[in-house]
Amino acid sequence: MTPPGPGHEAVLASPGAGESAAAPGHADIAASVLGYNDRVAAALRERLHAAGVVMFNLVSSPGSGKTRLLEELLRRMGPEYGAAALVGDLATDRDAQRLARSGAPVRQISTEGLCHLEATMIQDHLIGWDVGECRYLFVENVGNLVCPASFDLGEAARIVFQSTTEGEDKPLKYPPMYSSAQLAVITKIDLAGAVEFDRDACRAAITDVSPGVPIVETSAKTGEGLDDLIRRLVHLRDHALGLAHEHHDDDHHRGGPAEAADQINHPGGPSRPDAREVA
Ligand SMILES: Nc1nc2c(ncn2[C@@H]2O[C@H](COP(=O)(O)OP(=O)(O)OP(=O)(O)O)[C@@H](O)[C@H]2O)c(=O)[nH]1
Ligand SMILES: [Mg+2]
Repeated sequence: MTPPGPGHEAVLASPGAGESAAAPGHADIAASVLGYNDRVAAALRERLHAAGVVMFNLVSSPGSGKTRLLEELLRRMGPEYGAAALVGDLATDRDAQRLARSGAPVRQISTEGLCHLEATMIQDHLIGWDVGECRYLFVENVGNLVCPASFDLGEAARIVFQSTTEGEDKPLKYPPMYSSAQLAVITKIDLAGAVEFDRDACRAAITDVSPGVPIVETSAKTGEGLDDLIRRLVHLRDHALGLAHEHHDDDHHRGGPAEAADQINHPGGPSRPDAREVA
């Protein structure tokens, strides 16, 4: 594992007396913070993949339907697929309470005012968490189309959500979020007629910013598109783990689910059979 870098406190610490001439500017500080985050994220991704777990980072503006869709996904995928979720919000555990009703392992991350999740928050919340036979770890990011685009969490894929009720041009106005995603989901498709949503215009806007990105249309209310979405998640997992043309039971070669849970819960712990691979 990459050695831990300085904490944010250290990176952001004020320079001592006489250091002002060499003090880092805002751009330097931002680069340091992002560089540290990227290192933590890369190490986390490696550890998760070695354990047969893939993480999906769900991003969107507030209210586009991340939690509602995740409720359906957790319910449908459940223990059979090994689905679990972390959900980030500025305050309250309301989303975690909604998601926990699915029966899947769920944990809330409170950012206490921060507008995005960071890799260390994911890392910290995985420690000591009994995720059972987890293979698909969903992370619902803070509803925000700007800041979360800059922070790699260690995900295998970023999934951007856009609802029919938000209009068609969000991708053009917030390009980094869409261009950094591996999958785009148009939610609340059941409301398309009521809000005169222009499907083709929205798809063209997404494709304009992110050529070739797969687009799925879903309704958490009617269930439309959910089977297609799950198929794509399975494909993304297989691709991330290099299993694209192999049987799923190949996971045994990477450590079964029980071992996966152990590796996630005890990073660097002595009980892992192959510490070098996951540490
Ligand atoms: N008709 C319809 N309503 C939906 C659908 N998905 C979500 N909603 C509604 O949209 C509202 C917002 O949904 P949430 O799932 O809370 O949105 P979110 O993206 O998690 O919001 P934040 O966590 O605040 O970013 C709720 O009232 C949902 O019931 C859908 O597919 N169809
Ligand atoms: Mg939510």
